[in-house]
Amino acid sequence: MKFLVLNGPNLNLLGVREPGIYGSVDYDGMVRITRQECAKLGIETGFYQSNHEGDLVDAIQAARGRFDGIVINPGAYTHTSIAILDALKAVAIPAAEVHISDVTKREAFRQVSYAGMACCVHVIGQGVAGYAIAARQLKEKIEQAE
Ligand code: CA2
Repeated sequence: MKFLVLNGPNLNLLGVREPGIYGSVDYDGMVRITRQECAKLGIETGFYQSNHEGDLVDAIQAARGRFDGIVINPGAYTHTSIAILDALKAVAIPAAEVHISDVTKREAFRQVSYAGMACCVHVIGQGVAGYAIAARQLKEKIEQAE
């Protein structure tokens, strides 16, 4: 099974600023941890991060036929992007939403998740460990559906 782990704007700054909210593991560390934990579960991973909405839409479209699942943290686009929601729906690849911070306890504008509406798994507030947790849950959902 092969998953695309997709990250949106500013997540390349992980570990650099705001460690109180996002932790101290940097983006490369998150990739290492997630790849390692997923490998233990028999999940191969590809990673992509962009600060640009259209690039994320392109990456979702390009995942068709190449990945069995998408683990996505759309960053701030979570709360604004109908384009990312539409892309996830269009490709119909099973998807899991991840948020490092507990968005449910943050500002009102973070309470809406458009991308989440196309996801069958939601892992929120588990830090960077959330990516591997989401991958495991997504794998289980896919296997249950088979
Ligand atoms: O909690 C999450 O994972 C978020 O998706 C992160 C987004 C935020 O807009 C969402 O509401 C919740 C922001 C990512 C910004 O990442 C930074 C990392 C380090 C330093 C500054 C920003």
